Amino acid sequence: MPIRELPTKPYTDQKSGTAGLRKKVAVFQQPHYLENFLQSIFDVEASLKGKTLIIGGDGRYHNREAIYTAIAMAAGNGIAKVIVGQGGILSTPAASNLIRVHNAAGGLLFTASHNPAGPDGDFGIKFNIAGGGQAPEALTGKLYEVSRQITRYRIFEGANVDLDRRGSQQLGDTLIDVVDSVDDYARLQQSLFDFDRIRDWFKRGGRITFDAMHAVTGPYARRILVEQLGAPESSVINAMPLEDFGGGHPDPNLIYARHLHDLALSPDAPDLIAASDGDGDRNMILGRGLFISPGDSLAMLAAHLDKLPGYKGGLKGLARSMPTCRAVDVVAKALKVECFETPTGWKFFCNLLDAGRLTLCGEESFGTSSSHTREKDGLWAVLAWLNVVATTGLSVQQIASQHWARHGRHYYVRHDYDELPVASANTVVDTLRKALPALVGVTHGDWTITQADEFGYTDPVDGSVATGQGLRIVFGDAARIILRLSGTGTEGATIRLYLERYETAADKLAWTTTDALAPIAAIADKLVRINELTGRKGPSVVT
Ligand code: VG1
Ligand code: CO
Repeated sequence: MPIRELPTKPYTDQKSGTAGLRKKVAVFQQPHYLENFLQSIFDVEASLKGKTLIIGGDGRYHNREAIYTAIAMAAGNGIAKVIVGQGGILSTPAASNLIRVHNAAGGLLFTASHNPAGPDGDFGIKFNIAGGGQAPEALTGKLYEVSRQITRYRIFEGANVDLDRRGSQQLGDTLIDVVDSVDDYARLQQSLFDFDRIRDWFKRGGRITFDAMHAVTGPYARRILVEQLGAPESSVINAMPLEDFGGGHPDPNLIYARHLHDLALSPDAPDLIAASDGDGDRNMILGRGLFISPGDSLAMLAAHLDKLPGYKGGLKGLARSMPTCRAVDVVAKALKVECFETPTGWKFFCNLLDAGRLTLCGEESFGTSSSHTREKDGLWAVLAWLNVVATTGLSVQQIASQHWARHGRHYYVRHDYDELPVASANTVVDTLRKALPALVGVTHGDWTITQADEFGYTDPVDGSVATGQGLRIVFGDAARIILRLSGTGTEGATIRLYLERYETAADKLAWTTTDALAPIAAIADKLVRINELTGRKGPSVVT
């Protein structure tokens, strides 16, 4: 019998963060480290037995090894069928979609998203549940508990699966189906957008540059933008997925994708410039001469979405994570639909999506998606923008200025302080937390603090509660300062400081973000004192 139960010893650090378990590659390479976490999943989710499981990853270093192990353990734990992307490749939204299309009981996604890859880089695993969403906190909490007591794991020994050959293979009683990584995902996008119209826009000279950053979206973007929509081959850059992402940092923002900002400002800029991250769930959008902040992108898509084929019936509801700017709230009010404020992390949108209360949602961290799947979806956002541009005949610039003229403008920026000593990051948060109660009513410049608290969330669908989700200082509708600790890093602690300012007067809509936010940054300096308490001179990332 090739299925064996092998002894193991628990690790104590298998605690999931904002989006799955993320650690240095070397941590995952410790004996049985991955096996322990996977066995915890099979033990806790007993309902996987006899069902279908989706497996894939973003192609980073260690992806294949992890996938061979996952397949052998799926066979060892009574999974009836494994569907795996060819070569072990699946973008995060494509995997979420496969779970839905095949009615699978769950999915194992090997990714550390935008974190750098390679032997010295990061690795990670997200466990997604039936329906396609990320495991909720109650479940990841149970996984952590079980992983700390694990004593054995089950595996099909000597499995020899060919990941590169499409079609079915048998591993004991388990059927392994290797599928094209793009097919189902491309079919889904085609069902949502007006491909004819976009094709026509390209024929009439419309131009896009999409940067896959040598990560997972290369094959997806090539198939859809070039093969199906007729964009020139040169429209997709850095399209070849590489194990180390070409040594880059596939985090599409104003620091790691600065070259795209420069391209947008150049005389020969294309109409739309976009990028996605390591695992294909983030998106960055720029037009000629202009960067669209993710919060603005969410609001502008919300305002135009009902013009696109997949959304003709209108929008059910909108949502954003707490630190995301409140531009979408303004649109929700205009459209007279519900608007939800959730904690950071896509998993918090999933119950609302399942309950049919949301059509579109997004996060300031370059994440946007709709009810078509249960993950944020980078290429979806790019196609949505392309479709809006092609349908309205407006440029990105015109869409933005019309939007701000009608709804006002939320200036927004995020400051990251990476790799701080944990104690010093905690001091910043604890100091502000203590100061919050005395802040309400205090005036700084033109702004008065109306609310100062720690964000907590009660899920409107299942009543589950999430506490400690970020500190917020609110100046009515006019401005906000938010502080929270990142839950995706693998070294030290990262502080994120979010600044927002809302203006509606016509002569205040065309400032630069830096100028508009300078007074808010000065208030934040006084109230949050990050530089003073950490000894840093400034943020490592401003985006
Ligand atoms: C970050 C972002 C959050 C996002 C998460 C996962 O989390 O802020 O909005 O959902 O990454 O995205 P944190 O805890 O580091 O702020 V991904 O593309 O890394 O899966
Ligand atoms: Co990602």
